[in-house]
Amino acid sequence: MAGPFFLLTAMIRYFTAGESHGPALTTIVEGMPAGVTVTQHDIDAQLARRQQGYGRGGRMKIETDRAEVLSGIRFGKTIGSPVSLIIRNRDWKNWTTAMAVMEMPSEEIQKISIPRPGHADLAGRIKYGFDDIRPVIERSSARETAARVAAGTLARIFLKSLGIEIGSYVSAIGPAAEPPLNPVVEEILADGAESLALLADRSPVRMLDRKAETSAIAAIDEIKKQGDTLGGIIEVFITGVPMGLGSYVQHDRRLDAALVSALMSIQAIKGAEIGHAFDNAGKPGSLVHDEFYLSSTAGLERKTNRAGGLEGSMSSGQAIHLRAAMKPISSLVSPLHSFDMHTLQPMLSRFERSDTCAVPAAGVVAEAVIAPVIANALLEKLGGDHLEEIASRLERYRRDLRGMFQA
Ligand code: EPS
Repeated sequence: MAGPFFLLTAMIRYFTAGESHGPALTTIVEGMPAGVTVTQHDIDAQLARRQQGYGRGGRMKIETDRAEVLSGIRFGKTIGSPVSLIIRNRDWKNWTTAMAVMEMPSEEIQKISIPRPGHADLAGRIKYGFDDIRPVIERSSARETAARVAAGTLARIFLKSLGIEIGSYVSAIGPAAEPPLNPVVEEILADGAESLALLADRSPVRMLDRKAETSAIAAIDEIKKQGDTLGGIIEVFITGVPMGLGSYVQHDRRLDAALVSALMSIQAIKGAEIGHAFDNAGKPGSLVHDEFYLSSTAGLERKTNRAGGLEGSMSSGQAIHLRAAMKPISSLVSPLHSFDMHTLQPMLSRFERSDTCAVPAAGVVAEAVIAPVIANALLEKLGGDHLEEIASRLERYRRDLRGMFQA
């Protein structure tokens, strides 16, 4: 292999750090263009959205997530340098002994030795050589998504200032499902995907259909009584994405793959698709592809968007539609069969405080994690280091695209 290489890319990259019951979550977001106006409210509003949702557990009553920006923003605008953020865990005060960072606690800390089926507990403990499952629980926890939402919000604000919006809603929770292809969605998307997110936020389960909402709430209540949990399906949309982001020329430049990968990186997401890909697999091509129509007024038109806004791994210029399936949370009040890793005796799994259903929150997280992916595809296409420069390049690109289809 040739090398060494220096990475010379204008790319948004971020890492998160922090344990669920440690002092704080932190993130460093590198590659944000300069000149993007960011307010404290912008970030905290997204953090608050992530904390909502019918079916959350006791922890959300403890936390009121707020991001403190430590660098990368001056006078309310990004300056191109890394943005670092910290979100303090209010629950930390209850864990200073069990999660002590440096000191060895004088009292004995009970070790966790019974893995929860479906969780990271078993493989994580073996992989890292622990004699306690606690450190696995701490970092595999979906609490980490608070930091990802804060990081993703920066990219989201950058995109919004360029007319690219992201929104989501929940289409199923357990057995309660919205009617397929809710026609309201298309109408709302005409105003941008954030309108969809705002509408969904009015529902405690982030659903659009009232009947489905009522059944979902009832299903959560019922499953909670049984000490069980529920998963569901989220629908994510991105509007305003110009044609031609991403590429077919190399596997790692495919936009559909990058988006699905981002969704799959969210805790408990076990399936992701572009549009209704799994349904489309059973249909003839004539009912799957979106035909082209040229009109003297609108230029290029499509009557359908079954491809979910991606063709040849590039954006088609239509709304991007992603779907993701979340499994039911693997911490159950009613125990599942497990075993004790110290004694190797069969045991029932122990309960670790958790949510009954976190599907509404997962939609908000999904919005956040795909923002840097779209932002990077845009930066790859247009380049640029500050908002004005990028905005003028995008405006020109959009104008050129419109001109191409006008007879
Ligand atoms: C989680 C368990 C619960 C959830 C947590 C994710 O936390 P705790 O064990 O402190 O009750 O509330 O989610 C969050 C804290 C959050 O901010 O989303 C888990 O095990 O994944």
